Amino acid sequence: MRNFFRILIIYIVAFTAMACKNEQKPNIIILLADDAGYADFGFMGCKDLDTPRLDEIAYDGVVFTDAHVSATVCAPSRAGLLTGKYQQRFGFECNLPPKGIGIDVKERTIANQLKNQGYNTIALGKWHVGETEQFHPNQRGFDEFYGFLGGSRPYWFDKNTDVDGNHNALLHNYSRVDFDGYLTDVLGDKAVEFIENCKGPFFMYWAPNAVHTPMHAKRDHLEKYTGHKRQKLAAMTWSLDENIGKITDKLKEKGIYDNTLIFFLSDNGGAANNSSNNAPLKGWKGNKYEGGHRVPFVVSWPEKISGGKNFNGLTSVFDIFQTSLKASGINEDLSSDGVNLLPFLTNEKNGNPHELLFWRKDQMAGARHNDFKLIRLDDYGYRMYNLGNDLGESIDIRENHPEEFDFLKKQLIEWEKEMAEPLWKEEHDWNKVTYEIHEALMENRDANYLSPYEMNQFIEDKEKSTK
Ligand SMILES: [Ca+2]
Repeated sequence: MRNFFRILIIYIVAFTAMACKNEQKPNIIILLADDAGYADFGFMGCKDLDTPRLDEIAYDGVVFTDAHVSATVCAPSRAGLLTGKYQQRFGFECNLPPKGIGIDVKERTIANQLKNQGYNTIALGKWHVGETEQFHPNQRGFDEFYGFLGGSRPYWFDKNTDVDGNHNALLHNYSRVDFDGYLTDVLGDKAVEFIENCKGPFFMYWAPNAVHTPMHAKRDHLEKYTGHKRQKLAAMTWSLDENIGKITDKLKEKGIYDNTLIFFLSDNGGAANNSSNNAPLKGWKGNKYEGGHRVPFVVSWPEKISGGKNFNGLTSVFDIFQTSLKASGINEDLSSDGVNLLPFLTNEKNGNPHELLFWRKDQMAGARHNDFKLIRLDDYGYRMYNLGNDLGESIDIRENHPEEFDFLKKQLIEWEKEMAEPLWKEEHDWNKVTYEIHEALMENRDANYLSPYEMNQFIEDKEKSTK
């Protein structure tokens, strides 16, 4: 009899331990690359860049083939990700917010929400959604910040950048810090240190500037890729991957990898100036073609989601917000344009999480409905494509599908009525360049220039030739 009770108690203790373990909130990590190409990861089919550690996460999780960020440049894309809603709702439409502007302080970020749920929160790396104090990560739900407030910086300590008051200086919370070594490594080490010391569930926003310009890479990694056509990008991508590997190693060492919900994505499409590859997509960072906003996107949570598969439904960056909050145990509906992806990943639901998605920055806009994609350039006109059989967006099908064309145009206008006026506009020269790029892509020709410098050269050459 005594043995019976002893066994019973062992069972009760074991069962309670299991139940507690199952009830533990998942840790949540967003791994956000910067300006990385759609096709530049092993799990996306890349053959000439190596990303073995990201490929492991992809293998343990689900690879999304039709996932989109909400803007094709850094700052508004991050504003959409962090708030889980169209950033145009609060006027954050353009890039490079001027001093004194950031994500509207009335908005609750994903970090605010998760902190309310008892999460320890940390942001590491590039911020770029407001530099003045009220927009600082520590004011937007992050207990800890280790990174820089601006949009790009050298990958090494830099005596011109790393000075008090420079928006790209490296900070720990509000204080400027010196650092040794390569920034992607430094951010990886800080992530590992945080995971090592963290008690309780955590939310980590790991946003290194890799692989954004300047194209700074470590010497030994450049040597590894001697003779490579994209040597610097290959080396920078290797560093990015290596540091993501350090993070997953630490999670596994602590026995918390299986109960960690990991998202990996790029903040926008591969850029024209870092030799990234968005094939088979048309376009790149900054424009409304798929190469601008369809991004590599992985979700992994081994305890809840069976991995090793692709998901082809239409997905938005806003879904990170909604999925994370549901995973953290929030049941009520929150103000968000996102969808909880978990039912789609556990086969409770099928199809597209989103029926419609929209994009707009100043004079350029896009809309998506099922396979149909509309692009509008103000004072120029429209194009419409069927991504189902023309992923490269080369054949304009407006005339063949007049009803769908009218529907998408109207949907875009209706959506715009819900949005605010942009709080600021971008520098005029860049806007002219982006306009020319859109015209060229819409006409299936090469753009005459890709930067303000090239534009001025082009105009000068033209004037010379007409004299
Ligand atoms: Ca970017």
